[in-house]
Amino acid sequence: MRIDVITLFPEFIRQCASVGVVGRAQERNLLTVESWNPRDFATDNYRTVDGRTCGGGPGMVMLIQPLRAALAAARAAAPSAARTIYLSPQGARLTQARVAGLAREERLILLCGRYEGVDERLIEREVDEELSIGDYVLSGGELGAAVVIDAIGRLQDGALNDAASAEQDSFSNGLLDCPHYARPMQDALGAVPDVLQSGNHAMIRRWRLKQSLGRTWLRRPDLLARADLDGEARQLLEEFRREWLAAQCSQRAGNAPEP
Ligand code: 4HQ
Repeated sequence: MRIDVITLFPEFIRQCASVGVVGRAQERNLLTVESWNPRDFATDNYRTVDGRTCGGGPGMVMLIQPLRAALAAARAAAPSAARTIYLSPQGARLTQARVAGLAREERLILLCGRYEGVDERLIEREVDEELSIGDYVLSGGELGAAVVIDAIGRLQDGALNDAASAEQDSFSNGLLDCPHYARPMQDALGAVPDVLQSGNHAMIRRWRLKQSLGRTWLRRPDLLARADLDGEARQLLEEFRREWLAAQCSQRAGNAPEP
């Protein structure tokens, strides 16, 4: 997959995409990330990329011309058509389902705005999709683009050393992840749950699913409402709820949990 990023801070994107799993995906030629600076496409002596907002008021807007030229150069740099995404709080929320869809594209262009954003006419004419990484305001789209690159990059075939790890991620099944532990089994901070020491893989799988369901119920009931649970999952969630409520009651009654 190839991702072209239109940004006033190409060095930031390069750095982000050069480390960890995504950096390794680039080294393995599973992913190519290229950056294009609109400033290099400005035509005046000052290399101007922004202008005052029409209608007055504070702030600057990114100009159409340097962005269009940068987009054209990025599109011409590879043969296949590229879906163009603009990062902004006005976009649809990025979810793991959207990430998985985008990861299957051959090419993407990510457009990063600074200041008040980019001229709306450019969004209407040149952008296919507007995406937001969350309901907060950043100083530019670069962190959003880095998030998209990271989430997509790690899903490229061969990027993760263990392919099973992507399937077990949080959200891949619409639920939060279960807790994880490593040795030592006994530590000053506590013991690893017995079931994980049992070697009984069927029981371990059920425990993990139950924890995923329980944590999603406690922390993200919105996710649970959308999840389509089978009979086993419903039963495990019911068990978790019953045990959790019983533990709450005994705590309220002032009974310390059993040692
Ligand atoms: N911005 N998700 C404003 C964001 C943002 C977000 C990017 C700030 C665009 C013009 N991007 N600029 N939230 O806050 O993606």
